[in-house]
Amino acid sequence: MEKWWRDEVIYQIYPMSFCDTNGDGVGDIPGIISKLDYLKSLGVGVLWLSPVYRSPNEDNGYDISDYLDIDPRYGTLADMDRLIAEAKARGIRIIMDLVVNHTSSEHEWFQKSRERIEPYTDYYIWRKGKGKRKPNNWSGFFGGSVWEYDDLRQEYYLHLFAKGQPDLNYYNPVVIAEVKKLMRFWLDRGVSGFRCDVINILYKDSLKNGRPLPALCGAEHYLSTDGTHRILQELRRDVLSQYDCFTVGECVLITPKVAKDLTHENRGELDMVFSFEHMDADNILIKWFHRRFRPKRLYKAFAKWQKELEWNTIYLENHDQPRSVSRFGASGEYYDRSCKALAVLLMTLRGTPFVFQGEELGMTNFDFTSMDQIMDVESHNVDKVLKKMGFSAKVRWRKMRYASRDNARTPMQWNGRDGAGFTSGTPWLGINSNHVTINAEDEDKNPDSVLNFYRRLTAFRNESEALKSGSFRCTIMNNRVFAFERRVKDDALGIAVNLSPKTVNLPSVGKVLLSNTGREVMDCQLQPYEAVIMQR
Ligand code: TEU
Ligand code: CA
Repeated sequence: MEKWWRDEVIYQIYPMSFCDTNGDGVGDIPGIISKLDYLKSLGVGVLWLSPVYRSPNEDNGYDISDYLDIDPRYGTLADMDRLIAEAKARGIRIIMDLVVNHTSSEHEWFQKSRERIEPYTDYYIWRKGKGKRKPNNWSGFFGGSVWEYDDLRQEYYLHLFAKGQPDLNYYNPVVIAEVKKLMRFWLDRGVSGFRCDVINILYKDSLKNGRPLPALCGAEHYLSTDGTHRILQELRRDVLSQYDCFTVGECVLITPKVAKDLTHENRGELDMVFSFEHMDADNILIKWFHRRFRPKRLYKAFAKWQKELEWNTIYLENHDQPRSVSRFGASGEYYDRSCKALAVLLMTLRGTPFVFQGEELGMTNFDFTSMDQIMDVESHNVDKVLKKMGFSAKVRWRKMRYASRDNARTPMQWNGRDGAGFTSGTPWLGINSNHVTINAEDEDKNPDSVLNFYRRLTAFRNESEALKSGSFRCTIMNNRVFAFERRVKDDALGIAVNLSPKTVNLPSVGKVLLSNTGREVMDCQLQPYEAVIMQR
């Protein structure tokens, strides 16, 4: 089948924060429909929707209580059908988030499993403790133990994420059958694939104690196990291969070697993966331990994956990461340029680019002042763990400011007025006060805005075979500059990006095709935060 998704720019929508049409402060599907023309003008070909299924919302929809229905806050199944059709009419495809490592604890399956009602008894991972002790020493992604005691069933259940997200039991073939069923349900309605949430941890090899040291104790027992490979092959064989669709797997703690296996054509598992190495350019091991950003760390991670993997996903932001300009870019004088330089990087590396809502506007980290403005379950859990470890309130807040997931989740900034054009009511999460200057309406009118630069870039990419499918070769990588070539036969482009506030020399230049400074002729220097695409 044709790999059309390689050519497309993909746009991630976080529905809660995208556009609210009924004034309840929460984004909805009619809101997404109302912005399809905007998305079309951005040149994107696929929309990835973070979960819109029924959910009690402990983890903003990543805790699903009914996979076959739309949460009423977002609308109805009919709204979803209309979204798929309206998008299609504009040449835009929709992919959904497939969250099947766990369900919500309010899912009927879990409620029946607690009571040992068949066939649900073994849908989840239940264990007796050892006396008063938990079944093992694993720690979860959101901090603390992965075991929770259930009084009704009188056993512990495993949850790698929040308490309200019990892990499904992939030793049970009926669970796999359920997953196939729900995948078909959405594919039959016309979605074009799935972004697969933490898909490389489905199958737990054993429940033995983990090695105590690493941040995620126990991970060696469930990361990219043979069982997971087998399940992915089965889902491809029995479901995905029968549709014109693709999958992109979010794969935690993944190496290029494992990514190669997961995406290898002959193995038939996933089409693409999200890897995380470049997200560590400003932290040590985990995001809560921040270190100063050095451009070279980012360049190196990208170059490594470009070299190792035949095809990558390229992203700088998503709903779990702070805003890229606040991490890798600049504030003040070079803010605007640095947003655009990051955009060049995103659109010119070899792979499928993913833009996260608001990234195209240059949205920044939030400007909250206290913990009660933060809604994210991970932030609150981690704050508690850090407190127990003895970190002061001041240090903890600094960490939240820098790394909380709510940084990326503040409402989309459509205009500079009250409610930012996102809502006429009270938004579920605070709106960044900088919406008075950073917003779609004003940027639309300004030819030099970040938004209009994104439009030029996606248009450029959509027309350029070298950018869409060309080979990658790194030509310069140092503390400031990353330069590389993209080539198909004689069509070769040279890209040079400077993510530093210093002017640097460039050994060779070509005709400028696009630049973030407006310069049309290059001398042998790259200005602070300058990024150019040149003919080679
Ligand atoms: O994220 C998985 C994941 O690895 C994150 O929990 C990550 O460790 C953390 O967000 C970094 O801050 C996926 C979803 O993207 C996330 O929103 C969900 O909370 C999580 O799975 C559970 O479904
Ligand atoms: Ca709403």
